[in-house]
Order: sequence, then C-alpha cells, then structure tokens
Amino acid sequence: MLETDLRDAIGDRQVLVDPSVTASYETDWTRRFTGRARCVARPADTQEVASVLRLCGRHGVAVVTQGGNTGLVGGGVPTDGEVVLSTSRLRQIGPVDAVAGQVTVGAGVTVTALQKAVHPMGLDFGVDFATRDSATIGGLVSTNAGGERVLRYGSTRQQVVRLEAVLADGSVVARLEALPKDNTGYDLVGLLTGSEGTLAVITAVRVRLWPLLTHRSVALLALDSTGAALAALVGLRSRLGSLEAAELFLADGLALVMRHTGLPAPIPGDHPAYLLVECADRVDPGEAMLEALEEVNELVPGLVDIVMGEDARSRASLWRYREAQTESINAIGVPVKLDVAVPDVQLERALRELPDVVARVAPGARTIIFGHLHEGNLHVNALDAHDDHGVTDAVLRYVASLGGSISAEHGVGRAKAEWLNLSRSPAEIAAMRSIKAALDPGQLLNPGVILTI
Ligand code: 2HG
Ligand code: ZN
Repeated sequence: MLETDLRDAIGDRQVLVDPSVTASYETDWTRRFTGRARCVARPADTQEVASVLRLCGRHGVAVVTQGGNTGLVGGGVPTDGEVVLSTSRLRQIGPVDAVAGQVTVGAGVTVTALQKAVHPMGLDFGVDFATRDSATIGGLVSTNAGGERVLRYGSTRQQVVRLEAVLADGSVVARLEALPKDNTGYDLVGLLTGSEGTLAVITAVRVRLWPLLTHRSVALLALDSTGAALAALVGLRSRLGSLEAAELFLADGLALVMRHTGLPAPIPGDHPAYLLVECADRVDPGEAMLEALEEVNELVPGLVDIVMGEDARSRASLWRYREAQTESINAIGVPVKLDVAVPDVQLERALRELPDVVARVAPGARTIIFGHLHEGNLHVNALDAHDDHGVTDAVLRYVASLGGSISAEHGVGRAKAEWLNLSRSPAEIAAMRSIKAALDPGQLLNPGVILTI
C-alpha cells in the first residue's frame, strides 16, 4: 500500500491520515477551495521528496505540493485523493553569502523567517506581503509571487538566483552553487519559477538579497478619483528614488476594514480612492517624501488630503488599512477572488466598469477592488456572488478585452486554468503542454493546475 511505502521512506509520523489532522491541508485559508487528500506526506529533505515522488509515481497517485497554504488559486489544495506533499519540514537556512548578497533556503522557509535570518547581516529579501508569517519561499517561487515591493525589486522571479527541484521521476535538478556567468543550456530555473508545482517540486532556492533599508516613511493620500491616484504616483515616482510601494484601495474596501478592525477613519471625510505609498532608505526619507508630496499636491488637483506615518507605530497602522482588506472581506464571506492586471491607460475604466461586469452575471454581488497600482494589478473580490464560474468568466473576458492579464501575481492554479487562452496564444499553450508532457508524462504533479487535463 502507498501509505506503508511512504512510512518506510520518510517515517511513520510524517505520513498523516487522520482526518482531523489532514483537514487543515485540504482547504485553503479563504475556504474557497477544498478537496480530499489521500494522505499528507512531510519529507525532511530532498532525497525524501524524491522518494515520495517515486512511490507516488509507482502507485499512480498524483501529488499536490503545499507550502504555507496561503495560495489563492487552488494550486496547493487537493481535489480528490491526491497525496499532499507538504514542504513544511524543508526549513534549512544556509549561511548568508555577504559578498554575493545571496542565501540558500529550503522551500518551506517562511518569508518572515528569511527576513529574520538576514536582517542582522544588514540584508533584506525583496518580496513582502501580508501573509509573510505563513507564505513559504517555495510557494513564492512556484507562483512567481508579487506583493508590495514589486515597484522597487520586481517579482519573485527577479529574486531567484538558482534552485534545486525534484522532477516527477524522482531525479534531482540542482544548481545552487554556480559561477556568476554560466549560460549552459536551457534555463531550468526560469522554467520552474512560476510553474505552480506542475513540473517539479522545488526543494531549495538561492535568493538574491538587498541592502536592508533601516528608515521608512509612509503616507496615505486621499484622492477624488483613481485617475488622480495614478497622477500622484507618476509625480512621486520621478521624484523619489526611495519609493518602494504604491498601494491602492477604495472607499468600500476601507469601510469594510474599519468595521472589521474597529480602526477609525485614517483621513476625515469620505474619499473615492486612497493611495498608500512607502519610501525606504538608509537615512530618514521623511523630509524628501514630504517635499515630493508638496510638489505633487500642487500638480494633482484630485489629491485631497495626505496623512504621514513616520514612526513605526503610525506606519504600521496606515499599512493595516491596506493589508487588512483580504481578512476583512473574508470575515463577511467567501469571495470570488480574481487577481488581474490591466494596462495603466485602462485602469480608471476598469475600476469604474468592473463592479457592473460582476453585477451583470451576479446581481446583488458586492465587488471590492484593491491592489498594487504601479503594476496595474487589481484584486477583484466579489462577495455574495453565488456563481464562481460565471463571475470568473465575465471578469477574465473583460480584462482580456482591455489587453490585460488574467493572472497577475497569484498564479493560474485550478481557478483559472480554463481561461488560459485569454492570456496565452494557441502556440504558447501547445508549447506549455509539450513541456508538461516531457517532464511529467504520467500527470503526477498538480494535474489540472495551469493546464486543464
Ligand atoms: C494582497 O495584495 C494579496 O493583499 C491578496 O495579493 C489579494 O485578497 C486578495 O485578493
Ligand atoms: Zn496582491
């Protein structure tokens, strides 16, 4: 039996079958995706991951790899009887290479753990977002996660120097140490980054580190339109080399956060749009930020009010209005959650029209939108929609019609596999299918994720 073989390979206690224990692996944290796992396997190292894959392959049982289970597209939860391969025990953090500014970490290391390990060396990791305490580096790389610092450092792909992964047949592809220049053959690291567990199980990653910026300033801007938010961002971007984040939220999202958290209004009055900006530097960026904000205030008539957070406490409370959007929405119900991007020239139109696009297929739905303004990345959350498929179809088709992307930073997962053709050509999808067939001919790894079966 598969379970017996797995126990022999990785130890009795690391193969979980008790439903009260496996339950937390079977549903994502938003409760939108749920399924049944045959069992949960928790290998301790790369060789054990290889054993798990070989055994599952031999028994013809598919494998779903799961990191912190904070994914939002159903790519890390089982559907019906797969083995969940949890990376939770792959938690090694190697020595920091202070010359290269790099460190090798296990796939199960959380963002917070990585930050804590490298901050004392005066270094930092370039990706950060609200679920940092649970989200794992393996999950970030698998989904090419974005987050709140893309404006400055790029997405996860830009942080990955090398990686180690186990292919479906149990073979290990490892390139953790290498010369700064080495152009030999296909770029497997690039291919596996963003492959959402469908081509290999990532076991370790060598990431790029950045100088730790010790001084921060945050400002929250109230604006009379999203166009004004965009104009303010354009003004700040050219004036502030230390700009790190530009996050957008709207009046209805703010109202939900205030109700859920009990926080007071950050700025008196009701305003249609809010832009949260953060600067980070090795010296206090507060004065430069204030100066830039004053200039932008002159240039952007729709900029109504500004509040600044200079000390750690007020910065954190301003960030809370943005980072608590997801949990405040979740507190009301399970939303249809769609992570999309539109070209900046279409941003105002998209924000104006998206609630109607949803309402046409789901009358009575409440659509809350927030996101990462610099990348035109909108998080569309439809509450009380009662028609996940219909809303997904309508929103993704609409976004594609604007020249946008159906998947900006959360991945395709199971949630959007059916709509891949809206953002990728037949030739691209055929190439993806060929790659999948070559590396995973038995459909062992995350079947149904990215590519429909
Ligand atoms: C964020 O930006 C995350 O906070 C989650 O990507 C987005 O909940 C969402 O829709
Ligand atoms: Zn996001």
